[in-house]
Amino acid sequence: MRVVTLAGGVGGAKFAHGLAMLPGVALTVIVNTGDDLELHGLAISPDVDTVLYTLAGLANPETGWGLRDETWSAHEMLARYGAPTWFRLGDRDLATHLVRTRRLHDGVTPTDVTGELAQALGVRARILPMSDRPVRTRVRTAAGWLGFQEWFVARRHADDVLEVRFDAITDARPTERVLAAVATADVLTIAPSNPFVSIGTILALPGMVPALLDAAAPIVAVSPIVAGAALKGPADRMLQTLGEESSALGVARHYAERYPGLLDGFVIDRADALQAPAIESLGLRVLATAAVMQDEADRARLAQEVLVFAGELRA
Ligand code: FO1
Repeated sequence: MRVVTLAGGVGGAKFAHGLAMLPGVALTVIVNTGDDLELHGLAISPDVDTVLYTLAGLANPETGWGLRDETWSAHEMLARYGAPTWFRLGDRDLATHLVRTRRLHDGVTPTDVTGELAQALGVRARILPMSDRPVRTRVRTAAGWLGFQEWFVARRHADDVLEVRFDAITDARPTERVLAAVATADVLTIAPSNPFVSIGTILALPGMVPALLDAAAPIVAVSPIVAGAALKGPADRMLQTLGEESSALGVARHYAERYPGLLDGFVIDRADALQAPAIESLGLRVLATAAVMQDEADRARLAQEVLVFAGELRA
């Protein structure tokens, strides 16, 4: 079964990992690249690397990003030189950025570099950057417009977000492989990632929403908000400051209003089951289940339930 998921950071990577563990699933993960940054002269792609490491079983279990069993010698030496250390790069993680930067300099596309990294780490799923053209997410706050990582990491996403924009996205396009994966998928899923700065970035690519609307496959999104709160990151506060309510219903309404007709189904946690009728009144079928992924078994179970749910929608 050809399954595609649109994913961003840690939550998206866990859901993608659940799908990757299922027998009979040929998985393609379309990953947000709006969080990418250049630091120390290195090209860094945090969401791609979070998916890559998670699917390789190498992700740091505490943070969800970066590598497990990491050491920080280079980080400490960078600090001695007065180089920026606000964005923490472990020694093993640095190898990824060194190889990616060199291969990009060799003229290899981000898509093909990601394929080389995934193959080297034994990842079977296809990990596709959403575009091979640079896109940069910026957020407007009381302190002005900030780069995504400057806001998310340096400022610990403490500032309320008043607006989101994606620099250079009108010059970018989904890659041919992304469009082909969407067109040939048996099931399309939207992972429990931030609807504004992970999923929203992917959907803002010119041509992406039309490609999804044209796809034959049912489209199911998993709510990143459970019982009114994000499991990780700022999605709950962003929903509030960007005019929605911080709830599963708020996410469903955001998707239904901004991308009419896109979703067939919406997966919520049982804690939010009372919101199911209101979500169904948006024209979405709803699955209420245990949507919080505490361990790898949870990831595979949720992924399996989502695929069964999607199969019922197609029927
Ligand atoms: N997140 C942090 O909160 N602090 C960090 O120092 C940090 C470093 C980092 C390095 C590599 C990488 O792939 C991710 C890293 N992240 C860090 C997470 C990252 O900012 C977020 O996961 C995504 O950009 C948002 O999903």
